[in-house]
Amino acid sequence: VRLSKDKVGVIGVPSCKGQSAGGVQHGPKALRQAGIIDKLTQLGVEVYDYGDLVFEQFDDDTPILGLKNPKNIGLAAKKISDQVSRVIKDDQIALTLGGDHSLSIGTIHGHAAAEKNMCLVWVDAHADINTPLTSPSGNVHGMALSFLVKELKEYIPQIPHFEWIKPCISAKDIAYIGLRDLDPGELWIVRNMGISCFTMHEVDRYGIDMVLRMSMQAINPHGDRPIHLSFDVDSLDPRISAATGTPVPGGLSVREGIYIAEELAATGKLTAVDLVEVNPLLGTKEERDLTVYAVYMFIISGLSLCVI
Ligand code: B3U
Ligand code: MN
Ligand code: MN
Repeated sequence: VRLSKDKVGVIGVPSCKGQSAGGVQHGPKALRQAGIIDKLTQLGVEVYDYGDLVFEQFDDDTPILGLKNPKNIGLAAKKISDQVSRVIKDDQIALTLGGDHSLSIGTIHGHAAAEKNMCLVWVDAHADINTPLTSPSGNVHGMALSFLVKELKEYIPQIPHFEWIKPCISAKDIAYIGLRDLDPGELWIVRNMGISCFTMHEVDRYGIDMVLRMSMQAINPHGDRPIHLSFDVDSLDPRISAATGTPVPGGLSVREGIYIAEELAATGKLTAVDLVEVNPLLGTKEERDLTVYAVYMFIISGLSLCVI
C-alpha cells in the first residue's frame, strides 16, 4: 500500500474557543508527547513539523447572533487555512492536531484552496452542521461545516470576521460516518441537502468496511479525488475516548476507527487529516492515556506504510 505522498506536514492547532470545556487547547501537546512524530519518522515517513500555530487572543469578543467568540475563531481560521494550503501545495499530507473542531473551517477551506477537487469524510458523533441560527449552544465546533457547504450559503447570516470564508464544498462531496447525536436543524439539513450519511446504525448494519465502500462510491467513485479526513475523537465509544468534551455512548470501536484511517490511506489519495477534540484535562489518567493512545494508533495507521 502506498500513501498519496510520502511527506507529512504536522500543524498543531491549540484552539478551544469553539466549545466551552477548558483543556482541549492542550490536545496538540498531549498528542506530540505520545510520540507520533518519532514513530512516523521511524516508519519511513518524511515529517515536517511546523509546531503549534499561535493565535492572538481577543477578550473583547461578544457573541453575534448567539455565536460565541466570532473574532477569535474567524481570525484563527484564516491562519489555519493559509497554513494548511501552504503545506498541501508543498506536496505534503497536512496533519492537523487539535484543538476543537471549529479548526476544520480553516483546514477544509485551506485544502479546497490547494486542491479544488477535494472531497470530505467527517467522522464524528455529531454532524457539526448547525448554522448560527439553528445552533442550540452558540459553540462554533457544532457549526463548522455550515460555513463551508455551498448549498447552505443562503442560510448563513453575516458574521464579522467570517466574511472571508467562502463555501468551498458541495453537499454531494461529503460523507459522514459515526453520527449519533444530531440537533433538529442538523437533521433537516442532512436529510435535505444530499450529504451522504452513515450513522452508527449503518455501521452496525453493514459493518465498517461496507460503510467505507459506500462512502467512497458516493463521494469518490473513480478514486481520483484528494480526500480530507476530519476525525473527531468523540466518534469513538466513550469507553475508549473519555477525554473529550461531549462523549456520546454507542460509538465506534478502536478497530473500526483505525480501519477508517487504514482504508482511506490505502486509496493513495489521503491529503489532509484533522484530529480533534482530545481534551487531556478530562477523565482520569487512565482514561486520558487510553484516548491519546487510540488517537496515536489511528494516526500511525493512517499515515505510515504499516498496512502491509
Ligand atoms: N450539536 C450540539 C453539540 C455538539 C456538537 N459538537 C459537539 N457537541 N462536540 C451543538 O452544540 O451544536
Ligand atoms: Mn463530536
Ligand atoms: Mn466534531
